[in-house]
Amino acid sequence: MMRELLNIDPVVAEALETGRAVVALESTVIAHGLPRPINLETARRLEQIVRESGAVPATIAIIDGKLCVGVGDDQLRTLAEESGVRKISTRDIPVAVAQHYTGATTVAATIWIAHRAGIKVFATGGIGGVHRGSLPDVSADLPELARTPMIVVCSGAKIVLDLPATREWLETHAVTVVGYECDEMPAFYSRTSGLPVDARAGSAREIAEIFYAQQALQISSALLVTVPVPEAFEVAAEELNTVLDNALEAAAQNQISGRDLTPFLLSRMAQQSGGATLRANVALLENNARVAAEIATSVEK
Ligand code: PSU
Ligand code: MN
Repeated sequence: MMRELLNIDPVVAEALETGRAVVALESTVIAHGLPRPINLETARRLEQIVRESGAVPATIAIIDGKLCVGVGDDQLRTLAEESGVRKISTRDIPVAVAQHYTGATTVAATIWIAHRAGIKVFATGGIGGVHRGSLPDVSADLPELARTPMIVVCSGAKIVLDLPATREWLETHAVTVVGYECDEMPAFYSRTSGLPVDARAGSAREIAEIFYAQQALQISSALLVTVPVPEAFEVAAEELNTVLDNALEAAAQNQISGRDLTPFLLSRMAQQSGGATLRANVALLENNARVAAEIATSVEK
């Protein structure tokens, strides 16, 4: 039943059937997280990196109401270049299907679809989390991580969020956080946050072993693997704090909230930092795609 609703690309379907490594990629970062033309270049580059690392990429999106697991270059271009592309979180999936939307999927919607397609590994830049401020705006990425048994590779939660609150949320909901060659949860543009991971892993093999244990125990939450941004692209904390404060203030002044908040903050910070946050974002996305592919090839079928 579920399978019939999924539009799995033939190359991805064959990889899944023959037990080859597959890495799911999200599309909100393409449509709403990065500016043009870097977004399309990055989307293509991430797929390329996954292939070069021995796995099959499956970029996930909703095209004309179809849940696509793996999209072609024309569809990537649509997602990157057209203005009517929606941002689809889990709650939006049924509406998107019924009303034939074309939309980009967030981390939450992407892992919801990827898991049902049988994919075990997913890569992104930063997950959503608990936003700062008094209104309890909590990304749907968090509850979806709590109920989706996949390996999720990221560079922590976006710095625009309340990181200690996000860390606590993951702990409460039993999402295991493993640092890939790091002892602290990275903070997206920064390699450190002062917040601990639950375990450190030094290789893809070690991560695969924790995942096997999790599967044997039938634990239904995600295994969150955090990978720090490559050192050369890290944005210094002082610079970051200035541009972040500025972005948060601008969001409040312009009354930006809900699904528009994350894209607004990211683009504002890129402008204010002279592109430094953007370069870091692309570098960590590329690095995470590579690490995810290595993990995917280590996970036995
Ligand atoms: N990571 C990035 N750029 C992004 C996002 C993550 O490097 O644009 C997106 C992801 O798709 C994530 C979403 O799921 O932001 C979270 O949005 P919200 O806070 O509205 O749930
Ligand atoms: Mn939100």
